[in-house]
Amino acid sequence: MEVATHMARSSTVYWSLLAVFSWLAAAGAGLGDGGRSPPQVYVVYMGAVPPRTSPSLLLESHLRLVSTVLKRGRRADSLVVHQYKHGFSGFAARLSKDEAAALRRKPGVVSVFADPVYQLHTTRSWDFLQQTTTAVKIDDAAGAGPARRSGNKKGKAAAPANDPSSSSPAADTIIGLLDSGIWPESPSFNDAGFGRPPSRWKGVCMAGDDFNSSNCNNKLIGARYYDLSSVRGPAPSGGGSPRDDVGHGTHTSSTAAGSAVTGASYYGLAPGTAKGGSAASRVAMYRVCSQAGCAGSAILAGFDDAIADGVDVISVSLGASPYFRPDFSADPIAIGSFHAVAKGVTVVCSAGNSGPGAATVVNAAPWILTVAATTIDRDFESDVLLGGNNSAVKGVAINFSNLDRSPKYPLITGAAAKSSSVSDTDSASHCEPGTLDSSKIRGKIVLCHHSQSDTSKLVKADELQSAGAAGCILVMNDNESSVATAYLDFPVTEVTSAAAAAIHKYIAAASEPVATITAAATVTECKPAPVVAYFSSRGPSGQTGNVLKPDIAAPGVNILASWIPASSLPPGQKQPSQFNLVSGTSMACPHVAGAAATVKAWNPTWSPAAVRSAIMTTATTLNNEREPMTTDSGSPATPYDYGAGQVHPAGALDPGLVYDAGEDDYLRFLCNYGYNASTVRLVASTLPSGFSCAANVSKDLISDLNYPSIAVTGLLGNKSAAAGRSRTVTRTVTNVGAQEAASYTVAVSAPPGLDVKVTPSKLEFTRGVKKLAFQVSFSRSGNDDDAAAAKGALSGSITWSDGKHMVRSPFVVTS
Ligand SMILES: *[C@@H]1O[C@H](CO)[C@@H](O)[C@H](O)[C@H]1NC(C)=O
Ligand SMILES: *[C@@H]1O[C@H](CO)[C@@H](O)[C@H](O)[C@H]1NC(C)=O
Ligand SMILES: *[C@@H]1O[C@H](CO)[C@@H](O)[C@H](O)[C@H]1NC(C)=O
Ligand SMILES: *[C@@H]1O[C@H](CO)[C@@H](O)[C@H](O)[C@H]1NC(C)=O
Ligand SMILES: *[C@@H]1O[C@H](CO)[C@@H](O)[C@H](O)[C@H]1NC(C)=O
Ligand SMILES: *[C@@H]1O[C@H](CO)[C@@H](O)[C@H](O)[C@H]1NC(C)=O
Ligand SMILES: CC(=O)N[C@H]1CO[C@H](CO)[C@@H](O)[C@@H]1O
Repeated sequence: MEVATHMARSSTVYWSLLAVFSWLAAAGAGLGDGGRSPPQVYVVYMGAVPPRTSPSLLLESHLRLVSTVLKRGRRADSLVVHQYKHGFSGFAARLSKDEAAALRRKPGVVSVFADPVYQLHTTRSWDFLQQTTTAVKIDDAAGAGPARRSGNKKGKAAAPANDPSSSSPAADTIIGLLDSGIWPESPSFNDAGFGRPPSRWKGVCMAGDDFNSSNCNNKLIGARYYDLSSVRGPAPSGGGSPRDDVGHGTHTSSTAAGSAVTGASYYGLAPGTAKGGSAASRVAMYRVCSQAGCAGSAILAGFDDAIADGVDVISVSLGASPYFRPDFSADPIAIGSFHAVAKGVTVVCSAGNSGPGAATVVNAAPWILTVAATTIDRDFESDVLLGGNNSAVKGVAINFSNLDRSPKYPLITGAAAKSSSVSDTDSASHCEPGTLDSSKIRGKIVLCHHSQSDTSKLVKADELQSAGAAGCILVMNDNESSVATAYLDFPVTEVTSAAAAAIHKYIAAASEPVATITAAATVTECKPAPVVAYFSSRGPSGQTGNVLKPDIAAPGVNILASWIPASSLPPGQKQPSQFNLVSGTSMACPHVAGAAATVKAWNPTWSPAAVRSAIMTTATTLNNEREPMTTDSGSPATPYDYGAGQVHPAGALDPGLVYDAGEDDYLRFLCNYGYNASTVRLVASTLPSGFSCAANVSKDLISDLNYPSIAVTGLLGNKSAAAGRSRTVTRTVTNVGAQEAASYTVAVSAPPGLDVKVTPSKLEFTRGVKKLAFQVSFSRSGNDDDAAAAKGALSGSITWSDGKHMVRSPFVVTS
């Protein structure tokens, strides 16, 4: 994964540069005006829509505002690319740097920023761009779909949550996705059994290239697309479509809400029924990405429309690079999701694929539900059979090779096949392009190390294939062994360093070493699973350590879901697969969006915070061996890896208690974060009269946000500074269980070195008392030097229980 993420990074730079160059070329050809700097798209964000403002007045006021900064002869209406008018106010326009700076000083403007390009959160996006034929996949039905409703509240029948009929409450929920578009012919979007969309639905099915209103139905109820010129240079006149030409949006949509499709597989691999997390929900696609990336100005337009159209949940599997960390006021995802949540729409985002390094999580605003990725209990085994005694060495890959099953292909290491013109044996042993002598590898299987290589696996495979090699064995970094790569028409498998040692031993002992690579087979019930995926981005959040991120984990490795038809096929295949196997936090996010839609369906009045709380407090931290979950490398997983743990959709339907929060709480967060009252007033849609930031704002008080997890900073690290210090945070829980009279007691799991006290330790709910507050105080205990404290983070959990529900909140205490 290390390699893949490096690649993803360089691709971001490459594509953004490309966009700039093509745009400069266009500007030189006459688009530029008299301004000193050439115009580019800037986003002008103006906070909430002022009360009692008609849309037409708002649009007019935007144009008037632009006009005030334009040079004579430039017309505002020809420069404005998007106007935001439903969920929030603002616009995107082609402006010079000076014009943008002038707008920044205007009253009513919260922020002005150059349109950023964000990336889809698949691990293989770079390989994709290089090899446009291989693509991504959707969702795993078996692993994650919500099962049956556990309780039987309000006398409703316990219907299967996925029942695709209008009698299921989930038929009234709509999941909107901001993504690369959708392939409407995919069987996942079949609307058999679905009635008309809910009456509150106000969306549209936009016609575009190869897409018209007939492509929507009662499952795919809406599709829009946006100007993506910031990503790929000025758009050609016309053009654009909701139709997916990447695969990613088709995959995430079918993972969130795809109808059940029996007999799904990827060319026979991972066979079964493919079904979205909330198969009864409706889908609306907002296309904000192309192959080259996602335009921030389009992301905002997607949020603005999704809010007005009436979606219940927005799923966003994309984000900024962790190295570009925009302020909340300059991050289209933070802005759009703030206003969506203020209007009651739950927003679920991927955490990013920049792990396993610390502080790599993105999409970490406290109103977002942020999702990490884990493995499922399924693998694709493609073994190496060695000559001599015919012993098998386990490998992992999705192979489409046509090698004979008997080990008859000569086996050679990259080092032994080094070209005489190359002096660096290490590069040859890694089979870096240009380092091997093709006459030494023709017809042979080549053993290549890959643990310290920045070259894409697919690039290496291509190079060996064109040199006439028979196959390739890649020795991987052991920490990333769980992500299977599809090698379409060349036999490749990936092995661990221990397996490689056995192969090396055999080569050394045999006079004429031979081997073969077997066809991939699907292996299920692998243990342990889940584990946190190597690539999954980790906490703490770089923006505030006083909110724990990520929030939750869900399956994101080798996920099977719908895809666009590939243009090239594996050997022996006549039809492109309608499904694909893909990995990334992109794939984890729609699993949780599906779970959120199901929770919302059964509890239509719940706020986004309540929905998130139900999902987080019912998560599991155990794997399928009933042991605490680990990361890919075997180390114990911490809340910085998986938040509250692995999503448990059925449990989330009956959480017992929820930690609720609303716009007021997020406004107080913004005050504590450092925004002044005038900015907060612009952002707020409804303000308690006389709202102003408290006099005692501080980052420490962010820990008091009524969140389902707890993060406290400033207690560890420098012993003499932290010694004797303690911190107390407040939380309020709301009883949402079937029983109005309920008695909950607390259990604390605290690590050595930390004292954690909860007061009161018992909460009594009655008919009249639905909400109760409690306090958690943290202090260093003893003067022990335990390793975790030295590393800077201590974690544990508090759990409220009434004997039936377990309401668990993780906490992390840091320096
Ligand atoms: C949409 O396109 C299809 C295929 O091109 C065509 O058969 C159909 O009539 C079109 N529908 C509308 C409403 O334009
Ligand atoms: C077969 O050969 C491999 C590699 O040389 C060796 O590790 C293994 O122990 C052998 N197995 C048997 C059963 O002889
Ligand atoms: C694998 O993970 C372990 C534990 O996190 C770490 O110590 C080791 O350096 C990692 N190995 C590589 C090659 O990244
Ligand atoms: C509030 O903050 C904004 C942005 O930092 C700044 O432009 C503005 O002048 C501040 N307003 C007040 C009243 O301090
Ligand atoms: C901060 O001020 C508010 C009122 O402005 C008060 O309710 C609260 O207790 C204060 N918090 C602290 C930690 O002093
Ligand atoms: C630890 O904190 C104390 C008190 O704030 C300060 O005097 C000391 O320099 C700090 N030590 C280190 C190593 O930062
Ligand atoms: C899963 C899969 O498609 N495996 C293929 C691996 O290669 C062999 C030989 O071509 C095929 O028979 C398998 O179907």
